[in-house]
Amino acid sequence: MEKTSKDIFEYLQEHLDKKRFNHSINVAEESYKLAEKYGYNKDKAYLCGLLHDVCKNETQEKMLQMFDEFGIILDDIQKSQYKLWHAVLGAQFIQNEFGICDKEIVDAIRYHTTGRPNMTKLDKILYLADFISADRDFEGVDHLREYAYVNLDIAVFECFKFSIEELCSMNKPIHIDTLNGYNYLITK
Ligand code: DGI
Ligand code: FE
Ligand code: FE
Repeated sequence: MEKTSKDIFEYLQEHLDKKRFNHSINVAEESYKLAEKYGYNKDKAYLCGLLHDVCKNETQEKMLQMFDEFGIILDDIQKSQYKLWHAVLGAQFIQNEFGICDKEIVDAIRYHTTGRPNMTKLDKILYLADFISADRDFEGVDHLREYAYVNLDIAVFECFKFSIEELCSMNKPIHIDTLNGYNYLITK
């Protein structure tokens, strides 16, 4: 049975801290606006934004237990980078726990942290909304906010560049989906 939005709201309120809950609402609202701008189903984009970080506040121990339960196998980079876990887990969680199996929603959540090559419109909307949501205040975010309402692909490309530069500067491994996403757009 698919959960109603009221149930989802209540679940998120209970399982996310205040800051993460507020971020989720902001991403939902930004996704709605981007959907409006780029001719996508606004309610679907809102729901996707609302749910995208559903597993973010679980402990690492609990997340590992859920991977086991769901039969999810992580690749080596994912294993070593716990910040990537909540996206993979969230995509499975909404199917098992909320009965939300819409492939576009599931994939957008699955790839919202890394991006990927050949992203769907909803992938791009969620990826950007998460980057530019009202609670983000990093240097350069205003520039990305402008791009987001000019051209989806250019905006996503700028976010890839930003992410890769940031990760390099912190000596962190870059997931292959992020690199492939970047390469896909630069050669397109
Ligand atoms: O969940 P949010 O904080 O709202 O945002 P997010 O899902 O985009 O997660 C951002 C974090 O994920 C940030 O700390 C950087 C990290 N991240 C994103 N792509 C990669 C990555 N970390 C590594 N090591 N490699 C990646 O390719
Ligand atoms: Fe996230
Ligand atoms: Fe997020």
